[in-house]
Amino acid sequence: MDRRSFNRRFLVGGGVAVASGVTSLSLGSVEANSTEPPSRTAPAGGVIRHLKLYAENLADGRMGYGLEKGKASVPGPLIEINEGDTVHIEFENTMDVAAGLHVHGVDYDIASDGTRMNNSIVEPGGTRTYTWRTHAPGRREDGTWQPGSAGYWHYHDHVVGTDHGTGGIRKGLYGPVVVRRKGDILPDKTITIVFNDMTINNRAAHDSPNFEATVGDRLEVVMITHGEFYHTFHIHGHRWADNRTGLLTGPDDPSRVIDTKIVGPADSFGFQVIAGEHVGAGAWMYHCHVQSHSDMGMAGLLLVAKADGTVPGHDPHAMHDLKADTPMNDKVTTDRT
Ligand SMILES: [Cu+2]
Repeated sequence: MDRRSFNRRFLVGGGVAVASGVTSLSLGSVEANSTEPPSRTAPAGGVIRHLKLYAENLADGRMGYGLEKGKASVPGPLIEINEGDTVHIEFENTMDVAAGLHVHGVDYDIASDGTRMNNSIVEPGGTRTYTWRTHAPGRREDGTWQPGSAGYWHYHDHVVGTDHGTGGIRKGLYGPVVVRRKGDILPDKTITIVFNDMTINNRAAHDSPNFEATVGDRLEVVMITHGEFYHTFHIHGHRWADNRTGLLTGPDDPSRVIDTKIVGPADSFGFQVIAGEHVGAGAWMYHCHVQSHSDMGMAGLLLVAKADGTVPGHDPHAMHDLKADTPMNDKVTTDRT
């Protein structure tokens, strides 16, 4: 798998999406007078971006969001925002049922709620612009502290099937949102894992997506849950901090370090790991740790390759229950270009 096609990054500016096809573009600011090669970090927000998003019927009855017509995917494209940015999303519903776009975590007026209760849905063939705003943390006038928008969030339909979008979510109308704070360390690549009912990313049982990385990659995982069940997300060989970023800020950071997390419908969280850190290359499993769920197929692989591209001990042809495949994730950033 060509790493470049793993994540197609779309840099959005002036209403025109440009497909760069490159995963490793520098996104952030680099301290000018630093002597060490610093981690790339998120810049300050404050820009206004425009993008198009389509809701489409996919083969086999699924539904998906996509940045281009005919390119919808499940999950939908990753939308990356920096705190302070505003994103105008021109949403077009190409399906034959009403749909919408509802987001968690960011700021929006009621007209961008994406629900029938306030007439912010989109009829078949229609278009509507949803506006998402974000803000940095700060002190309120009363002295209390207000959180910023940064976090691992998600968007989903709230219309198809029921007024809660139960049918749309079940069929795949959901996707990840990452809001970054100025100075947040940027990953080399981001993957999205969605436990939706008893599937991972709406894939059939025992056909869950596998993901690829190379030892030393700074890998970001966005984990979202939808549907009817509670699960325990677990990944082999890697751990993260149970806080906003998944990273410890220093030796005294009290965040608990974990390798499992109980998740329920509409939960979302994310974290970064250094692929293979202290453990090396290999076919590292990720799965739901509810035993009957993993037995029923809620398991996939994080294929961490050595620098030469090989994954020791991994024979894709020997895998009777885990099929090697890496889905393409579209991606939108709102960074300055
Ligand atoms: Cu489960």
